[in-house]
Amino acid sequence: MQQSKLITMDEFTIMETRKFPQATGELSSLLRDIGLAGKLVNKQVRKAGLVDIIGEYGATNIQGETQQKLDVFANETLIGILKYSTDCAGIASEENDDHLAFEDSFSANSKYVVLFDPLDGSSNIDVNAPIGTIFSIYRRVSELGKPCTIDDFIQPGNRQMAAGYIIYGSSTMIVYATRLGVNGFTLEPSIGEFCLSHPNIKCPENGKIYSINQGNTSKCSEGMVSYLNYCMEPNKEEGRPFSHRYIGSMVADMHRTLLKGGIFIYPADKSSPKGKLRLQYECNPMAFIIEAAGGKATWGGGNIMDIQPTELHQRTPVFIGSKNMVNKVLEYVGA
Ligand code: P6P
Repeated sequence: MQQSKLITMDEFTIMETRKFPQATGELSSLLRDIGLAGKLVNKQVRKAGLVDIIGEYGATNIQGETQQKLDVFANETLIGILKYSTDCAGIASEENDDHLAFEDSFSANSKYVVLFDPLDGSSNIDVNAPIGTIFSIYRRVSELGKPCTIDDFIQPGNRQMAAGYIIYGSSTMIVYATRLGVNGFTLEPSIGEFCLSHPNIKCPENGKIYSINQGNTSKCSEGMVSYLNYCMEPNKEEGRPFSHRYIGSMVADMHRTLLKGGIFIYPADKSSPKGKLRLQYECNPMAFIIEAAGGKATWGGGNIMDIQPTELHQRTPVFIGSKNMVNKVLEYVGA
C-alpha cells in the first residue's frame, strides 16, 4: 500500500474514533497509552545487551518462572503508564499474583481494564530472539466509581473490546484489533512514532507452516501425533509437506502466522494437561486478533473466546491460525 504520508497510530486512532460520533475516544486513548509503554520498553530492549538489564532479576513470578530483569521493567512500565491513564480502572499481569485496582477517583470511574503479558518469550532475551508484549482490553462489569474487581478480569474472550501485541523484533511493531479490524504500526525511531505500515491485516485462509514444539511429540495425544504426520507427509495437491517454524516466542510465532498464514499449536500433553499458555493474557488476545483478521482459534472442543474463565492465570490448549488449517487439525484432535 503506497501511502502519501506517514499516518501515526495516534492519528489513526483519532480517525477511527471520528467514524463513530457517539465514541468517547477513551478506548483510543488507552491504546495510545499502551503504545507509549511499548516505546519505553522498546528503548530498554534495544540496549539490553549494553546495560545491566539482561539476566535474571533474582525473583520468580506466580508461574514459578525466573523473572528476567526486562520482564520486571516491562511490567512496572505498563503498570505505571496505565495507573496514570485516564481510561484504565486496573490491570492484571502474568507477573502479578492478583489483579491491581487503581484506587484514585479518576481510575475508579474509568470503564476499561487491561490484562497483559508484559514481556512474552522472555527466555529468548539473552539470545536476541524476538519477544513481545501481549494485551487485552475489556469493559469492566463492576460498578463505576468503585475499585475494579476480579470479575472484570475473568470475562470470556468474546467480551474483549480490543487486543494486540507489541513485537520487539527486527523492527518494533504494534498490532492491534478492534471490531473494526486489525492494523499494524511500525516504530519509526527518528520521530518516535508508530506509523501505519500494515493496514487491514487479513490472515490467509490457508498456509504452509505449522508451528509447534515438536520436542513434545512423545507427550502428545494419538490424534496430535497423526496430525503432525499429516503435516510431514508429501502431497503436492495439498502443498505438503508443510514447513515447520517454531521460535518459542508466542508473539513472534503468531505475528508470522497472522501475516503469512499457518497454524500455531500448543496442545495439552502429559506435562501440561491443560495446555501451557495462559488464557486471559496470551490465548484470548491472540484469538481476538486472529479472528478479527479472518482466522480461527480453538482449544480443541470449541472457540477459545467462549471459555468462561474461573481463575486469572488459567491455561488452555490452543490451535490458532489460518481457518482451513485449524478446521483440518480439528479432524484429528477435535473433542
Ligand atoms: P516451550 C514463552 O515462555 C511462552 O510462554 C510462549 O511465548 C511460547 O510460545 C511458549 O511459552 C514456548 O513454550 O514449552 O515450547 O518452550
